[in-house]
Amino acid sequence: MISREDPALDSLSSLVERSVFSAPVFDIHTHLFDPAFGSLLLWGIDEQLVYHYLVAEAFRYHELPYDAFWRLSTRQQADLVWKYLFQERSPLSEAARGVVTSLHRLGLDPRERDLPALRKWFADWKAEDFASRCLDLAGIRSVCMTNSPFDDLERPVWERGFSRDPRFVAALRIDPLLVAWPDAASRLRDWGYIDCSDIDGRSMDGCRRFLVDWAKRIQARYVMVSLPPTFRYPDNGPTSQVLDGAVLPFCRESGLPLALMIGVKRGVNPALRLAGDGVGRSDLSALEHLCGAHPEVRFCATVLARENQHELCVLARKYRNLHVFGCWWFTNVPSIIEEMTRMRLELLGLSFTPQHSDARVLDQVIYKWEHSRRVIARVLAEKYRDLACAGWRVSEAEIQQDVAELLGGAFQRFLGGPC
Ligand code: RAT
Ligand code: ZN
Repeated sequence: MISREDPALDSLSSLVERSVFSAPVFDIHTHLFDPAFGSLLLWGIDEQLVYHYLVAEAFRYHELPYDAFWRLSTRQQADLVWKYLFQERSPLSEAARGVVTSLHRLGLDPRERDLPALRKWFADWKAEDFASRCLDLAGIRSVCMTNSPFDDLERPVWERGFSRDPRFVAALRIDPLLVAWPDAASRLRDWGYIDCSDIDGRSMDGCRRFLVDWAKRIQARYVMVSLPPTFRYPDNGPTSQVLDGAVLPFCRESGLPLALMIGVKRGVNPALRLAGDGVGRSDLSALEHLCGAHPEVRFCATVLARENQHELCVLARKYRNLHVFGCWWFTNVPSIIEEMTRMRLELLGLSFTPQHSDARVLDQVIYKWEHSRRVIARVLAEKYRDLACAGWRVSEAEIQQDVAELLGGAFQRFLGGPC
């Protein structure tokens, strides 16, 4: 038996830290694109600064009307965010600190507060080379995009076809089908999949054909949707009807998991645009019913409200067709990542995926993964220390194996294949 003061425990912590920092990660949910998508792949200092997490924070320090801000060019918006969050005060928030970490790891010094010089540095890069630089610095082996056929900028790229970068894998995003059926139906009508927007057997057949075609076209690894806290299942509303009529049968037949991100209140302050979404507590009995009624469908889930995290873990203990993942959006801050990761390890062992980056700008993978790895390493080391005190010592190889599970291995197995 080992005591808590044993010096061996210190070396255990550095071993864990080394393993967590050197393990390649599969980043299972981002908003990044294969470089072949051209300007849809965002990168560089201006895009970092106009990240909606930072825009929301910058608005707290000035009186500029929302509309006036949105009328500015990206560069002018970035100037303002820089001024309010990095020049006039210290960048203490998680998203602001993130810019500092990413710039530093790229070899730049944001403390100089020289935005023109930073812009000049970025201007010399080509997207493909910069993508490799960022993925290498973040230790990422594979990135999952968010791919929506309903997006008018993205769809034509898939329709034209392009040669895929194997590091960027696809996920089929279907929010309009489940949260805005009338709009989705009119698109499906335009594309020849359905004749009328009634949710009946015929239109659900068309909807399934649409899912089959797009999953194949993009080689989707899973199907995904973000849902509001008011999400209920089963009920008589269009969300349940389209789930039952098309999405769940498609997932069952194709074997693709359905990833649910639950708890976002869209447009709480619409004037803030993308930065205007909020959070609400969800009723997870919807997820319980989905998992229970459809044991042959695999579900992945993350929830936005801190208050829902414990019950999500308990649900995953009841249903092995449920995989818990990520610290999403407002929970992606060190204090909450720490408590969520600790709780998940305590309730689920290694059968979950602690984090995804949700990066929208390439450079962000550097900070998102560095910051998360630090917290994951800290919590994991604490758990191995507790285990050592209980009488179980782990070898370096065992630690590496556990870390590989957490950083993509468990998810990959849940998907049922290599990524
Ligand atoms: O985290 C974010 O950037 C959000 O705006 C959302 O995109 C969220 O992650 C989602 O995928 O719905
Ligand atoms: Zn996202």
